[in-house]
Amino acid sequence: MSHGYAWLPNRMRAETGGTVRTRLLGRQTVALRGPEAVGFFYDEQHVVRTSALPDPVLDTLFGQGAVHTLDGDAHRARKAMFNALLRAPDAPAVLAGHVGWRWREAVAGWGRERVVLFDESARVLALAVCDWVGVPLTGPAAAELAHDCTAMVDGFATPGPRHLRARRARARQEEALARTVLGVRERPEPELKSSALETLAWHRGQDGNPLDPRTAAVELLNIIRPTVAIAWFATFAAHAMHRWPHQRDLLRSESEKGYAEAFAHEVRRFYPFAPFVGGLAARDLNWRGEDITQGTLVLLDLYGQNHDPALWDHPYRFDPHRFTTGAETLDHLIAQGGGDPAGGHRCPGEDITVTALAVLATELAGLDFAVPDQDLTIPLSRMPTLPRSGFEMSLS
Ligand code: HEM
Ligand code: MYR
Repeated sequence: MSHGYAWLPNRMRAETGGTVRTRLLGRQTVALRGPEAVGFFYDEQHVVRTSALPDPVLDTLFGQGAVHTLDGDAHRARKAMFNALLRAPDAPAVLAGHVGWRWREAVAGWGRERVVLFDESARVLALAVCDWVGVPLTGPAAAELAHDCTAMVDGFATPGPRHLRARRARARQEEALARTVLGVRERPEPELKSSALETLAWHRGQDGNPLDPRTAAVELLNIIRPTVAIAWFATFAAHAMHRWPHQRDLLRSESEKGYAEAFAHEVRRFYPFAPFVGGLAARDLNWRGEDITQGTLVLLDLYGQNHDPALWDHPYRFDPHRFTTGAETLDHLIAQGGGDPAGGHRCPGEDITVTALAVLATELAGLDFAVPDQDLTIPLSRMPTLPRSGFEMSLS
């Protein structure tokens, strides 16, 4: 991961077979890309998740015992709960509604001083997701939670101080949320659960018992942290509007209905965030004539596929109109994983991400702001990356 986002795409260009063989984390590794590879990778008979993710990733980004690490019936039961919460028909709009009003509340408090958009949007998203999840949160606690969530994401791929910060952030938030879960369980179990917090606190796993409080906290964080992580995309959205000002005009114009969602999709495709996902070969496999022995780490190259010229016309051109035709298929854009979110491991928060990002992009486009001189370069060697300045802006 220390090679950054260009690592797999560069290796892929040098190969003829469309796969890359390498070693990662001491394991034989093969990386795949393309819509057919998505189908191959997400077939549980081919690739499993148990024991695939290394502790440095679990102790920072996802949490021990997270849904990301489960297979088979255990995964299906846990995933059904996430899907019921996150993919309920009204969930994206309701959560995005909170994002909208928390954003306007924040902007009203800005004055004329410079703000760092990444920090502001992370705090707004933390407040909004806590409104929605049912975790009470006051101003200073929101900044701390936002900071801890961004630290967990920032430190998952890099040894050193960023990694230590990420571990400490996770430990702190797991402990606090486990206490919150225990607090919910002190009250009688309601028949109808009124929030994600209650649903998780009373969720029964395969053995019929509620999750242990730490695992419930891990899974609560698997809703809260990635929602805060939409701040990466919000910052990239501002970068795109600054770099290509006509994008801002298009977002402002009413005639382009649905443009904000298309813009959100293009931000997710174009900018580097999740690099790849991985699992272990469940048995000896063959992919397009290549043997993959059992236990091999199989990676799906998300960033590479989102820039594959075989799938995208001029992949390094930022063009939301590629998403306004309605012709796009689910396994082309895989910024948040591929396959079917109902059964497989694809991110269940995709609609929430797109809806919330569309709201933030529209709000940003409607603001009159100045962008002072700053370093807006996005280093591909850093993982995860961001415009170096975090995007400083001030109301004009
Ligand atoms: C899984 C990316 C937002 C909840 C994933 C995966 C990726 C991803 C790459 C793994 C897919 C796989 O293992 O095959 C992102 C990105 C986001 C985002 C880049 C943008 C900020 C969200 C949001 C939520 C969420 C907003 C919840 C509100 C989850 C959960 C899983 C997941 C619970 C585990 C799914 C499973 O293992 O079955 N996401 N995600 N994500 N995401 Fe997201
Ligand atoms: C979140 O906080 O969940 C949203 C950000 C997700 C970044 C996803 C990065 C995936 C890294 C997988 C590493 C696999 C190593 C084998």
